[in-house]
Amino acid sequence: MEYKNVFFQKEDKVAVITISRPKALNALNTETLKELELAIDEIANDDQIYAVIITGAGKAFVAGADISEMKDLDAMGGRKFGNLGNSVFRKLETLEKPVIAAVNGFALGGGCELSMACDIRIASSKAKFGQPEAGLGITPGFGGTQRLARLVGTGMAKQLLFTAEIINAEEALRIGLVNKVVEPENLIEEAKLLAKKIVSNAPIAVKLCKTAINRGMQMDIDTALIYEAEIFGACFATEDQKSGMTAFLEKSEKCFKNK
Ligand code: DAK
Repeated sequence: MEYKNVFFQKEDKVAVITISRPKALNALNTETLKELELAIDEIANDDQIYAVIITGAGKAFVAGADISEMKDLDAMGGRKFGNLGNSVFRKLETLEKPVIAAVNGFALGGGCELSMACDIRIASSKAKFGQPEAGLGITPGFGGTQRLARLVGTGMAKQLLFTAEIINAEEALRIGLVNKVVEPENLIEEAKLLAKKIVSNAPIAVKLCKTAINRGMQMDIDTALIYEAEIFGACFATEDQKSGMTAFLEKSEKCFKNK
């Protein structure tokens, strides 16, 4: 399949995915979702990529699911579209590599949901977030009711969903929706710096941290701690654990091999 709306480049173990569909402010139609899925699959299968950044071209990150495509859907079509988005976003969320959303502009509806399927969100001071679906006669369909409530709590999630209010980056930071706000011209550089910090650590340990948090959050604390202990134990079967600890004790440069 040929990429038309999704571009990605690799640079020092980091893949940067850019969604670019200027005529609709990067809104996610079926074609774009399928391209995004393909890019995630390529990244999942590339041993040279240890972290991912997702951003948007122009003034939007993603202005939502494509309203012109959704407008005439029946219930069956709506479910099919929702299932596609959900499976792509879930693939991203469970990708065994850390994913940073570099939110450059409008992140509305499906765009806000896409950012929430990423592990970390950095926002430009120009970014805007919101779940405006109730104003369109629908509920969020790509995980918005679930991930937003888990990130910012049920009270704030309900307020944002019920009012369809659009918030700026500072407010998103205040409620815990984003990790950091930076000047627009520094956004990609900041995301790359963060990615660089991450990829300097042991890739297997980073991957396992992601899995432990994601899975553990679905468990009761006792089960989650048993799960954590299992994962902790598994690290001792890796070469990187031996070399990381040796480097510390010998005060030498660490060099991880993803083994
Ligand atoms: N879909 C399609 N086209 C869009 C779009 C979108 N989400 N957002 C913007 N565009 C298009 C505009 O129609 C316009 O096209 P032309 O008129 O030039 O042909 C072009 O992009 C530029 O937009 P504006 O002229 O409106 O630009 P402004 O700067 O004035 O305004 C804006 C920017 C982001 C405030 C505004 O465009 C806007 O409000 N956009 C819609 C934002 C929104 O409501 N997003 C949420 C979409 S709903 C489900 C699955 C998924 C979902 C729900 C259910 N299931 C099936 C279960 C998810 C739903 C959503 O994401």
